[in-house]
Amino acid sequence: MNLTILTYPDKRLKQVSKNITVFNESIHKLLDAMNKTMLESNGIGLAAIQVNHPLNILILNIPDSEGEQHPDNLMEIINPVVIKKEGQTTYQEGCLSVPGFYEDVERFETVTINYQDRYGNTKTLDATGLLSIAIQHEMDHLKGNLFIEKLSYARRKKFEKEYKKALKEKNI
Ligand code: Y12
Ligand code: CO
Repeated sequence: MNLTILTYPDKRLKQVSKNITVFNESIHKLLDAMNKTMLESNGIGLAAIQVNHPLNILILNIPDSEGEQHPDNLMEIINPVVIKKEGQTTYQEGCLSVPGFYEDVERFETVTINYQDRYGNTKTLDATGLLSIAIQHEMDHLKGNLFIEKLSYARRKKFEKEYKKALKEKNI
């Protein structure tokens, strides 16, 4: 399965994703193809909607302290629901659907989620640090939101100007 990453301002990124009810081979194939696409694009997180599948699926592979990603650290998160959120943190985020742009975004410091794995088993995860930030970033995609929508009015204006200029230079 070949996947293409949708990039802003593609309107398909605004779709609200739907829950998975059947955990079959086609979902496993999608998860495997998402992982390949994410790693080939130097990403650490990817939501299914970013590859034009409006389904409540996200994957993460958080690098270790040396910046290396290991296959064992791949997380496949299906139908996530936040059941607890605490604190406040700020991190300079980037997104494969908004290439070349990074900006500080405020998030909850820790989140607890319920989710399902690729076989439909229900799990609970307490997330802190980069994992917590990445989960919140990817869960926003599932609702059709991008991190740029969390910027202040002034920063968003600056982004739109810079991004349009970059698209023009790349002839997109
Ligand atoms: C913290 C904040 C945000 C996340 C969401 C996951 N974000 C990514 O994986 C972003 C990756 C990314 C990769 C890019 O490509 C290269 O660096 C080669 C990129 O492209 C450019 O900057 C040109 C943009 C974003 C998780 C944790
Ligand atoms: Co993103």
